[in-house]
Amino acid sequence: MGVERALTALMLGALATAAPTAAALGAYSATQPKPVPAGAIEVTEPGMLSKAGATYVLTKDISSDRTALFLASGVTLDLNGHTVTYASGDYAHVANYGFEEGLKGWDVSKAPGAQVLDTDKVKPFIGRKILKLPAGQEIVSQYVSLPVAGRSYYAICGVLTHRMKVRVAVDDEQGRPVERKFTLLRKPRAECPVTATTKLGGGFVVAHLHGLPAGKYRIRVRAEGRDALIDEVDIRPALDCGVGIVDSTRVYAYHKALYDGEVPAFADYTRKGSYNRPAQSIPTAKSGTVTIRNGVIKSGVTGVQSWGVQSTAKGVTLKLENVKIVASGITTNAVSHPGAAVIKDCRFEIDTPFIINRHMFAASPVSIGGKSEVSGCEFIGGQGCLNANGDGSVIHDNLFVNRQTVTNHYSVMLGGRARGVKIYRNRFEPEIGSGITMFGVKDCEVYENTFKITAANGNCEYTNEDYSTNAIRITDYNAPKGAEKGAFGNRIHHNKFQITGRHYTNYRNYKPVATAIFCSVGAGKNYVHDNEITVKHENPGTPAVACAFYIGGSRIGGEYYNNRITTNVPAFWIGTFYGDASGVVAKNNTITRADGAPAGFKPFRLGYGRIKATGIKFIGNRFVNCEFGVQSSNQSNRYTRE
Ligand SMILES: [Ca+2]
Repeated sequence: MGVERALTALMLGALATAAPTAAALGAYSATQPKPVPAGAIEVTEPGMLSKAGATYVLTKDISSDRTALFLASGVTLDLNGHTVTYASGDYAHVANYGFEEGLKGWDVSKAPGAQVLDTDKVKPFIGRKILKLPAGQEIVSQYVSLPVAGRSYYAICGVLTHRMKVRVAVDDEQGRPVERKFTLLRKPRAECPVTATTKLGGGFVVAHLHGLPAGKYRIRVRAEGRDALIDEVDIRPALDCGVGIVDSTRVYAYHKALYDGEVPAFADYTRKGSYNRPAQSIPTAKSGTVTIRNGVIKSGVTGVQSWGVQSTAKGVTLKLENVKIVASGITTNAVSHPGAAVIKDCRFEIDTPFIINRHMFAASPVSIGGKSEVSGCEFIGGQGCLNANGDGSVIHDNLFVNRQTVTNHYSVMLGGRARGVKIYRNRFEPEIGSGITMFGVKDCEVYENTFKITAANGNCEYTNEDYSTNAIRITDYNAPKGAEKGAFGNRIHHNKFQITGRHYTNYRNYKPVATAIFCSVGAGKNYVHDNEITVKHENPGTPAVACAFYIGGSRIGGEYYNNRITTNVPAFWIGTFYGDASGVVAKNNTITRADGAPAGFKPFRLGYGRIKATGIKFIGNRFVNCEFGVQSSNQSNRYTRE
């Protein structure tokens, strides 16, 4: 789909001179280089674009083995149809870092029990193979060349669950251990070697290497205390970006910091002895607008923790117009900006099969602050697509193709207690995963979008229980009524949903759930109305679940009215795997029983085991090819009907 649309955009791009409105169609389109206008400054190589307020124009493709360009306040960077490649050098990978070729290339003389297993039988992680490393045993890689001196690399080891601990160490060419410690408040923190766990849902143990001479290095990983399942063991360039917009820097890139919620920024470009001041040669940006337009920003390596555009300039408005960003790696992202952004007609192609710490929502391909506008963009791949924090943003006319393999990385993540965000006319068509999460947000509006959502197979965190894939998740984790962190006053209306339920059989006891709306709210009312929803459960009668509305762990389940639902399974499930529900009003909805629905079809389902639904009101609903009926788990469910 994305490719077809891109091709269309390219064809339209060819006509752009004849049809200047092509950009309004909403998509990135390649532009032809033009002569540098008077007053603008030519850019022919990577470096510092230090003249505040100037317009810089590329006259050729450029590349850098580290971060490519830094921009001062008020700079416009016109890529002029060219490509900026960052982290482009003679970088190599540890041979067979993902164990896809078994143990080939690995020294397992200290790991006689090491065994390569199939992810579709054990648990999903990265690729089709994963290594089981018995407790106390250690594997060692072949040597890999780190060709650029003095910069940051991460030695990384993916670990399947937070209960498994590993020691990650690095040897130099002479076989001597590399030792790095970060001293903060006079206390040393382990950088390399590091012995650590991840967090719930698994992730990466990271040894930060910096200030090393170029040369050959190898990585060794030992399972500590118990057997570990590990994958993607490599040494990679880290912390690069295509374009840097610097206010302050952040140097904390040791393992524990990355799990305490730290996002390092420009660590290799920090003044000696400082934690947050940029090196003297780096231009800074504090306010005004920085614009980047018309070209491609691309990573030259499959790296770790990098960004196409990274900014710490909260006071700057970042404008991106007709830019394509392409990158791959672990925790590899397109744009990070803490302030307002205007992002128009861009395309983000991000291949990031896993992230270091899945609890970091900032590890979304595009992460921006409030009062932003994102329109006409295509988000292809990534763990989630867009993380929008803060109030008053508008997100419209975009295509979101999420490729979500970690928990809770929705196509659009609304958080930071945002108020008044509007999301409209977008297409949500994930390859894998969910649509929008509305976490603790208020007075937001989601309308005229289309969602195509299919139940996902288990991820590394959920294979023996239920796991939901949702068009929209609205939650405050059942917060007290009126709570500051509550999610209420939100309206979801006039959207189209196509929900597909599917049963998977390779993980025992796995129960996939697919929904249009998953509501788990306690703080106040939300309103879901005038939506058109099709639910097609491909395997009714299996443990897999599909429904339009899935309301559980929710004292104030909300109001659902004037929705039109065509389904072969109950449209509403209230009181679910996720917990009790109450305070639901279902009014004037039309529920159509789809052809081929199982015998005994009921429009409503209440409760599950000892989980119950109470205080439920059914008012004036219409039923087509069926009649009112409730599939009720037990006598404690309570509803009224008018
Ligand atoms: Ca693998």
